[in-house]
Amino acid sequence: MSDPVQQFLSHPAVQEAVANVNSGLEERRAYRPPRCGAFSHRYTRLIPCGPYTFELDREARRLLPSIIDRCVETVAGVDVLPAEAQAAYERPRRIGIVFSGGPAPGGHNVIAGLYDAAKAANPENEIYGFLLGPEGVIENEAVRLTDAMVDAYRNLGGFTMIRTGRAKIDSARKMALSRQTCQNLQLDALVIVGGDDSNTNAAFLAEELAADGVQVIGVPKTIDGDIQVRDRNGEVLCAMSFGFHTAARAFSEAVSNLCTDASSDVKYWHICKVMGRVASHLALEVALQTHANITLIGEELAEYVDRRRIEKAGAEGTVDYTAYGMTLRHLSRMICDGIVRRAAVGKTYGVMVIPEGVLEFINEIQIFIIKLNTIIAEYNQTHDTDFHTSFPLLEDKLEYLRRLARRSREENVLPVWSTRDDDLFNDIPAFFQEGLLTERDSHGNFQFSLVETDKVIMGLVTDYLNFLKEKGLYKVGIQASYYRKTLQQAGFDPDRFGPALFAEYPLDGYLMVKPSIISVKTLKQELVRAGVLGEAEEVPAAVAKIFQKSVPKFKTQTHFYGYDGRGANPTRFDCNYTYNLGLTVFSLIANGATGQMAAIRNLEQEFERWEPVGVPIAPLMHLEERNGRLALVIEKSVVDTDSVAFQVVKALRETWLAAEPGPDNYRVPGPIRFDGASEENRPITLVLNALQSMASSTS
Ligand code: FBP
Repeated sequence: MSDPVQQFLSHPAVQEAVANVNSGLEERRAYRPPRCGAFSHRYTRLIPCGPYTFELDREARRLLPSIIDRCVETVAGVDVLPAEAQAAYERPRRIGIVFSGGPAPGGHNVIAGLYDAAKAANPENEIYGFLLGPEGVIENEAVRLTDAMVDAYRNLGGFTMIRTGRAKIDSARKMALSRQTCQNLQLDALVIVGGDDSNTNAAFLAEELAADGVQVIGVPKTIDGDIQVRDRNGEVLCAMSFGFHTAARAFSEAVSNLCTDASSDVKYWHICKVMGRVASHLALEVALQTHANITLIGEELAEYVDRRRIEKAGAEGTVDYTAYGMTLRHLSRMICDGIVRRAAVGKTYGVMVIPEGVLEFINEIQIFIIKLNTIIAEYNQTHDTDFHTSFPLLEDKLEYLRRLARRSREENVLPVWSTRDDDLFNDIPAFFQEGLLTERDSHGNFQFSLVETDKVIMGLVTDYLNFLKEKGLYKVGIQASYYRKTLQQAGFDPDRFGPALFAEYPLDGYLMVKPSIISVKTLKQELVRAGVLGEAEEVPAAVAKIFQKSVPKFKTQTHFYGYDGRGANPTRFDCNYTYNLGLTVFSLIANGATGQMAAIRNLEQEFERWEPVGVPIAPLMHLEERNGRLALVIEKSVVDTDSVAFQVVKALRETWLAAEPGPDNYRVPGPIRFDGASEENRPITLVLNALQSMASSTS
């Protein structure tokens, strides 16, 4: 071979260096997660456990009669089964599995667990993976999984093996096609790995396919962590959906690196938006992992009550409904307060974490979202074309809203969109209007990941900081020792200029330039007024330098953490959790369950205490507004502001803001691992919230 590049490429060292497979990947593929105690036996059986009680929705009973009365069942291991039960357990099965919604680390291990358990029960068992999500079920696009396929993806992130999609089996036609697919493939069971909406879908499919003898099992997946199941007495059945820990750890590593960078270069505020379409669980965990200076928690903002406004309205004999829930303006003031206080002790840098879904908890925005969801859904239901196809440009959409407002005024009806809504909406910057009008996902959900939440909030923050700067209330504190050294080196007496320059002098620590000094001109005026400088004299360079140092330059870098963490390789917690979820799925199927969600109890405790269970899905459902209509869905679990995890973050907020002299209090969680002593066992949120469960069970 004469071409030197080709010679190079065929060199073994080059080939090894650029190979797709490296030792880290091989190590991951070779890792075998431990099995919960129940799975160390040859067989498993289901034992009703509890007592767990649920508040059953009347509509759920009406629509899901054959699965509504199922109870929570624990998976128990046995070595021998009666002959008939053994035959039922071991009979050959064909099982389909589908990923639904966004990827979440650990999905491949759900498949691996199911595959291993199915093959161990009967090597004739076949597992089919539906391609590209529920669309694959509707269109019968499936692939029979092999040892090689499963082995290639063990302990690896993403859903690459069979991929995923956001289609929903939400019409009689799609339901019929899915049923046909199950018949064509002669499936005994269908496994849906998805979030709240997909598990809702699983319940309806279980009901629909019951007559055909096809079992349907759900698996709680989503990095957002918003599938957490408790019974009506607060007993935890599923503390967290899978993928949450890995995504939170991936985001935390990146945010923690920014904390290190920010406190080294001391010139940027890093604004980190982290995924979580509605709930702020991920932001809460990132706060616990990194101790970033400011972390917003949407659920807390929603609970905010402005007592001053209530009292004022009360005194006037009225009720001020806007006093409930935080406004965007108030939120920006709160953030500014932290930034200003850190600057006062010389910290012109910091790290702030913003949950992607925070705007959903801001009253005024929430109202817009609900109204626009309804308008878009109504339009789609009554027209042949979709809202976004009919009105492709922002201006077209705004014109449609204007027409709605006009019509409501002329016809004098109670409107979804009034002229007041229209006026308020027109005050919003265009990029945010566009964001609020973006296409809803297939479940009718508002797509927060498409909105520049951080830009909206930081726009207001920057405006208010500029206002404070002009008022002389936002300044960088000057270290007293630095001030003295600078003036003395220039041959001036610091005590001569100090009282004229600073609000309080002498003072150890940090000195604040007087609010009245906001420019070189006002600096000179103040010095002249204090009699330390003549009218005709120039401000000494050393004094001007101190003033310049006190002028804040608010510089930000924005980051979005979402897709990267979603694609990360799973932590040991998620590897073990998902593999055991897969094993649980097979146990539920082999024991005849349907309409159940596989879950692991005691996730918040040591692995030895993990307990595989089947949780009935139908009792978890309630009526909620979707696509402008009431629909039966599984309730999303948002951050509980009474939880220990939230209370800890709240109590340490001031410590982590570190608006005082001295070092910051950052925590460095380090990179994700799946093995080794330094890998943490479970999310900090779970560790803390377990304390609450323990306290309530001992009281
Ligand atoms: P799932 O609930 O389907 O797991 O997805 C959650 C999520 O990762 C959110 O955090 C994010 O808002 C959304 O998906 C992004 O969706 P898309 O992949 O469609 O951009």
